[in-house]
Amino acid sequence: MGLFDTLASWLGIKRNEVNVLCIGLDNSGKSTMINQLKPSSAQSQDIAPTIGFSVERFSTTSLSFTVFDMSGQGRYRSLWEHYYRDAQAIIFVIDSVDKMRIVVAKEELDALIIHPGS
Ligand SMILES: Nc1nc2c(ncn2[C@@H]2O[C@H](COP(=O)(O)OP(=O)(O)OP(=O)(O)O)[C@@H](O)[C@H]2O)c(=O)[nH]1
Ligand SMILES: [Mg+2]
Repeated sequence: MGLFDTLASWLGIKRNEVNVLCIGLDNSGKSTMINQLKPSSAQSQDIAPTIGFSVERFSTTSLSFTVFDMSGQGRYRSLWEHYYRDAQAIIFVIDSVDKMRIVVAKEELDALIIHPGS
């Protein structure tokens, strides 16, 4: 962070930007979890399966979060890797009740861990 950014941050002029990537198998609860982080007035009552991805923004006094809520459907999983490099944090959601697909979740998590961009 440069001097101007440091001063601006101290003075509260500029919030630090944080990109968060949320991934995991379809139906694992990613969008539901992100919806719970929103103020109650902004929360959706119905969560539909995500197509491609959606973007949500949250702010605290010092941080601005941009959350990339990715679809977990097989046809969209190849999109995930394009967001690894610019993410300051990655949340990998696992539905522990979905025993049938826990192996698939492990394969995707392993692929994330060994990916050079993550
Ligand atoms: N019982 C229970 N159901 C949940 C929970 N979290 C999510 N669900 C339900 O699981 C279903 C899928 O949730 P989503 O949040 O759409 O899952 P997702 O991971 O975003 O799925 P994709 O967008 O398809 O990748 C919805 O019907 C939710 O109501 C939970 O903690 N408990
Ligand atoms: Mg979703």
